[in-house]
Amino acid sequence: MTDFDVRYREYLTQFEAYLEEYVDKLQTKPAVLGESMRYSLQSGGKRIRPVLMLACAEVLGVPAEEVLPFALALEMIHTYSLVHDDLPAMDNDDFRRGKPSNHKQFGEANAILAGDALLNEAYAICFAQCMKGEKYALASSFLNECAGMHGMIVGQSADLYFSESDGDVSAEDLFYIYEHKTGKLLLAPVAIASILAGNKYYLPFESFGKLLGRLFQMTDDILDVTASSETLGKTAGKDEKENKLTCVKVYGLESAMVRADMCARDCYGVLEGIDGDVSFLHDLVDYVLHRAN
Ligand code: GRG
Repeated sequence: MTDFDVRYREYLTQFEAYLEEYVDKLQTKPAVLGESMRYSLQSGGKRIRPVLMLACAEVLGVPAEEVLPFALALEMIHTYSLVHDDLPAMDNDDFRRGKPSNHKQFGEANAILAGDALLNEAYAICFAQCMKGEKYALASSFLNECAGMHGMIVGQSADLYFSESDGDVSAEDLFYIYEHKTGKLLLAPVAIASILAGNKYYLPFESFGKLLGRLFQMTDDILDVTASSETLGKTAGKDEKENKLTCVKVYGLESAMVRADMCARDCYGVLEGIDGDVSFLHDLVDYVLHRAN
């Protein structure tokens, strides 16, 4: 196991223990709502967003306990977005993380409600944090901006819009989708760690979060073409069938791979401007660039 694997596992274990505490208390009447929330929360995602937040917090000297509630809220928002994204009216996928997607397991209506509840619970966690003082309120508000109407949701809306249009595709439109649909929830963990550190290194952290989000969606587009459904844990090859605006569509596969490599180099460049031990963040860029799923 590499140093990176060991540290990833440490952050993951820390987050899983915190999530477990929350999930243990998750009870609803009827029970099916809690069960469907739990099903998607604990179905084996990579947890890259919470891991990233914990890692950035460590670089900035913020104790893990300070960021864990935000990491949980963020992962709940990410999970809701996947539950809704898999619905027939959205990306229509029967599989997620190698298992039946939430609506396949619990039915469409229950999946919609599970997503709604995850989103609302995430903000309940943030409201409790807001009471602690200004920087916690700012962090909560930042998460809301990233996830909301001008963040991930408008990104999903743009993704839908361009997949339904037959017009010319442009890199500008592609990067608009990237920045919002995927980028905002990868910027959130990095920026929130900095906000909780009193905005320490805010600008380089913000640039890093934005670039990492771009890289993450680039590799997602590439994997849709190059990986099997089995490895991805979801249906591969859907982007072309659904006329999605991806970097493979705009640049072709080979050039998209070169551009992903260049984007990773830009991430390393930004990290060079940050004092402190950024080796894990450096390796995380590498992991995102070379990930298998
Ligand atoms: C409000 C009806 C309604 C739907 C919301 C906003 C939304 C639907 C969907 C968000 C868009 C979305 C799913 C973006 C994809 C981002 C992405 C690449 C997700 C995969 O993230 P990973 O690889 O997943 O981190 P794991 O499984 O590891 O957690």
